[in-house]
Amino acid sequence: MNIGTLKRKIFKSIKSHDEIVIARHIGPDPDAIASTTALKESIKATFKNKKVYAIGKGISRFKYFGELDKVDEEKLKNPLLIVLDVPNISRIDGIDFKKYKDIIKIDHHPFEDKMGNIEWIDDKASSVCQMIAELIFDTNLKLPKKTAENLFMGIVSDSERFSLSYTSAKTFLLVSKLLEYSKIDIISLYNNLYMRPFSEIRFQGFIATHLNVTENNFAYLKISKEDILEYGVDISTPSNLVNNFNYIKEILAWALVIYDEKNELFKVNIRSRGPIINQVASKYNGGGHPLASGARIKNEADVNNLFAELDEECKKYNENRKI
Ligand SMILES: [Mn+2]
Repeated sequence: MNIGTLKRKIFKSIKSHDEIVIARHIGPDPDAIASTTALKESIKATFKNKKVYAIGKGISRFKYFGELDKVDEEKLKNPLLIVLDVPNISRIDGIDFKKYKDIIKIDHHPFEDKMGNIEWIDDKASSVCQMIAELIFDTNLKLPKKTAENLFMGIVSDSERFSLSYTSAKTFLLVSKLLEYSKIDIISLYNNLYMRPFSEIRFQGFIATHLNVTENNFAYLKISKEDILEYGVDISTPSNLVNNFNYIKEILAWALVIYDEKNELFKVNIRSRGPIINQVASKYNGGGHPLASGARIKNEADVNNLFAELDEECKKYNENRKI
């Protein structure tokens, strides 16, 4: 379907529903939370009488994106479900997927599960927030200030401050429009995104000191509960720091592992600046983008197998470069 037609169809579907539930992936990042809350505020500003719920488990660190909602799915009448930033049904947070008939998916991950009749997949977009900005500028959806702020933060965060490969002319064009139309204060938004306690930087030093680097340029570290306690950080800290190990000469791909006692599994964050990693991650209950993936693994032997496969990907990548 033509992309303009698709965006008009999305707008029409939003217009024709009185109750709208917006969902995203488990373990949300700024793009996931910002896109849901941004779209919610936009729809509410455009259509005053609609009930719109941005749902999924809240994260205290991301409070500045706005309140998340609870919804009693039993009481909804013919609701529209909009799924953002997640390609597979099993990773959608906080809804009973079977309860919805009208479903829209807007996502920038490679396609996995078909969810509904309207699917807008752009795996060349820097972020879902970029796609929501495009949707708003190309339809009659309104742009309240909170929406513009959240979209800006989601784009900045998912593109690693415009440094990752899917940062495009379109990204800059849409960001330019967001600034022009909404007069947002970007310095205060950067404060939200990047202010951190000194303990986090000390912990980053710990990771840098202990990271194992193979001869194939794969780097990995298993982080223990004791390490976390010693530095006074929490178990989500490794995933906040993983992007900081980009652009290191000796490292092509890298993985940080932390054991999540509550859910009894190893959470693995993987990044790459060359070798494709999401296909390997998908074999270990994970997935994501070609150069940014994650996995949730039950037993430690599989963590080691994952490392071995990632190391192999780095080796192949090096061999191909030499030819
Ligand atoms: Mn995203």
